[in-house]
Parts: sequence; structure tokens; C-alpha cells
Amino acid sequence: ADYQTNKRHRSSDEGQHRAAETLSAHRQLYERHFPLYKQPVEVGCFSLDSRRNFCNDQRQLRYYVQPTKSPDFNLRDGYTSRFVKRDDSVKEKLDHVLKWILANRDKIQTRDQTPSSSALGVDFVTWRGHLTKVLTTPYETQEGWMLAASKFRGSIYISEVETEAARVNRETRSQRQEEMMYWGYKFEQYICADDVDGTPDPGGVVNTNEAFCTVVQTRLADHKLLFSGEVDCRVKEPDAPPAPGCYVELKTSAEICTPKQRSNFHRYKLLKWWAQSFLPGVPQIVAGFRDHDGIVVAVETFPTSKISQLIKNEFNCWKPTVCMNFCNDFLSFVKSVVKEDDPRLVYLFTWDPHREVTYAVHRDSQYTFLPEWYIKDMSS
Ligand code: 0WD
Ligand code: CA
Repeated sequence: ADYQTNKRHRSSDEGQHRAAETLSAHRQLYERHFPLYKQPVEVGCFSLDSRRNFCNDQRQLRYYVQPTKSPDFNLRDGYTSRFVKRDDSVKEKLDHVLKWILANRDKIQTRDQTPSSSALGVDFVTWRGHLTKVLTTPYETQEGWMLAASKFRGSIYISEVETEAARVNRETRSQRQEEMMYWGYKFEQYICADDVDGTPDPGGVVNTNEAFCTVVQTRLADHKLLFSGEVDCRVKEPDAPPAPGCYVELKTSAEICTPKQRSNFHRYKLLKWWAQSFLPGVPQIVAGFRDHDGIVVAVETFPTSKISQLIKNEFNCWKPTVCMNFCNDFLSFVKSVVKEDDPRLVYLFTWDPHREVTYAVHRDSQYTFLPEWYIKDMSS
């Protein structure tokens, strides 16, 4: 019986033999000591321009400008007149990260390899947002996920597949929901300047095609990771710590008026905010609290490293160690399953709330996501 339970939640216990079939997401299984998570190191960055083109530079990096004590931010301003919205039905998969890798292969830190070695020397390549979903899984009760994994030249690439439920949500958003999605980007515009000595321009156009992304390397226990994440801005002081230490994450959230709202904010929102910024080593989160009409009523800074203390008064609250141990075990599970080195093979990992993580294998299917141009270039 012991063996059966172990088999179910600890694929690593299987050793070199057969992979476990499923992985449990029960939080109690992951209450162990905090696993090793190395300080993430920025190895590069890239930008996506107003037409969503990849640029191998930091042209979209913006600078944080501290708002005044009582700022005058109306997040609804410009929604109908100065807004260019990215087409979110276009699935870009890992393409931008892969373009960065092709242009910067020499910048990836390889400890045990010669620089001319064909392999990247990392175990996993993915988006930060995918890892955020993995980290928060033990506490997620609403939304499931699907993550596609393929091994190519020794590295496992992980790319999200939109679930049926997420697609329905995306295609049936209300007018109000559509507008509220704009509010976060408008907040960024109120806070960010394009130049180190500039000021924000709330009269400009909000274009959500534009993005600045950091690429970091780190290690979680045995897993060498390379991932990219979108960064909102950096502090402008030239003596600030090097990236990612100088980066600032911007968020908006509904104002907190009742103890119940405060508790929900701690339980659900701060978990997502913490996971997203902890992964790439972004030290500060600046939150704009807004009322029902999109008026910012308060701006508050949350140091990422203080968030876990902030929530300790909450009964039965989330724990960083559970998130990190689950991620560690999930990555071990993926490694134990994804054995064949073939970019045309996709191992599709699926998780739904109150279920276990399962997987299925697909060859030359709709799920294949490593593009021909990447495989060709990497093989030459
Ligand atoms: O095609 C896909 N399935 C995905 C593409 C899923 C997730 C991400 N992406 C790519 C896009 O190229 C985007 O530029 O993700 C980039 C951002 O990646 P990330 O940093 O790994 O994603 P995440 O941490 O989930 O989101 C960071 C920010 C969000 O800010 P807030 O404060 O709301 O968390 O990136 C934006 C959003 O502003 N964002 C996205 N941008 C483009 N496509 C997406 C998305 N799918 N999701 C969030
Ligand atoms: Ca943000």
C-alpha cells in the first residue's frame, strides 16, 4: 500500500525504472523543507514591438516613476479611443523564447559543457507564466491547465495548451470584463516612463502588443531552468541592483473594504502575485487599488520577500514551500515521463481541480509546438 501511494505522488521514487502514471496535487504531500532555489540570473532580454515583432534588445523596457501621495488615475480613460489590443486568439507558444535562444545561444550559462556543445545544458525551457501555474496548483480550485512537453537535444520544452474552459471564457467575456482587462495596462501607463529621465504619458496610446521580457536561468533542486517572463518596468537609479533585482511588477486589484475582502486578497491574489515575482527574482510589486469605477484609491508596495510573512495570520493559508515542492516534484515527474528525444512527440500533461496530474502522448499532432525553423537552426 505504501508503495502504491508513493508511486502516485512521488515519481522520483520510481528511480530509473518505470515512470509513475499520475502525480497528486494534495498540498499535505508537499509540506517539506523548502527546496533549493538558486537566485535567478538574467542571461538576456528581448522586446516585442507594437506589431508583436521580436526584437533582440531592451527597447520596450520602461522606468518606474513613483506616483504622488494621492494620484489621479482613472483606469477607464482611453479605453474606447486610445487602445490597441493584442489579438489573444493567436497562440504564440514558445516562439519568442526560441527566437531569443537562437540569437543568444552563446549567452546561456553552461557549467559542465564546452561552449561549442550542441546542447543548451538546461533541463527545462518555458515561460515564467507556465511555472506560476504549476506553483499555485496545490491551492487552485477554479482553473485547470494543460502543459505540452517535448524533449529536444536533451532539454525539455514546456508550452501551455489552452483548455476548452479557458477558450470558452476567452470567447464569452462580457463588455465589463473586456474593459477591466484594459485597466491593468492603463495603470502601467500612469506609472511608467519610456526613458530614464522621462515622465509617464497618460495621454498616449495603450498597445498591449508591446512587451519587455527578461530571460533568466536558475535551478530548482535538480532541475536547471531557463525561462522568460514579461517585466513591467525597472527602477531608474543607476546604482540599483542588476536585473532582475531592479525590476518592478505592477498590479491592480479591487480596493479592500471588508475583512472578508482582505482575507480573500491574502489567500488568492497574493499567492499568484508572490509566485509570479518570486520565480524570476523580481523584488517589488506595486499595487494600485481601484474602486468599481476604475479610479485608483491607493497605491501600495509589496516586497516579494515579505509576502509570505504578511499572510501568516490567515487561517489555513498557502505556503511557499508547498508551491516549490510541488513544482520540484512535477518537474521530476515530467523528466521521468518525457524520455524520448523527439520534437515531434508531445507529452500532454493535464490537471483539473480536485484531480491528479495525468498525461497522454501524441505524435505529429495538433500539439506539436517546436517549430521547424528552430529545429533546423539548432541542428545546423
Ligand atoms: O500563447 C500563450 N499561451 C502564452 C503566451 C501564455 C503565456 C504567455 N505568453 C507570452 C506572451 O508572449 C507574453 O509576452 O507570455 C508573455 C508573458 O509571459 P509570462 O511573463 O510568462 O506570463 P505571465 O506571468 O502569465 O504574465 C505576465 C504579464 C501579464 O501581466 P499581469 O500583471 O497581468 O500578470 O504578461 C501579460 C500580462 O500583462 N500576459 C500576456 N501577454 C501576452 N500573451 C499573456 C499572454 N497570453 N498572459 C499574460
Ligand atoms: Ca503586471
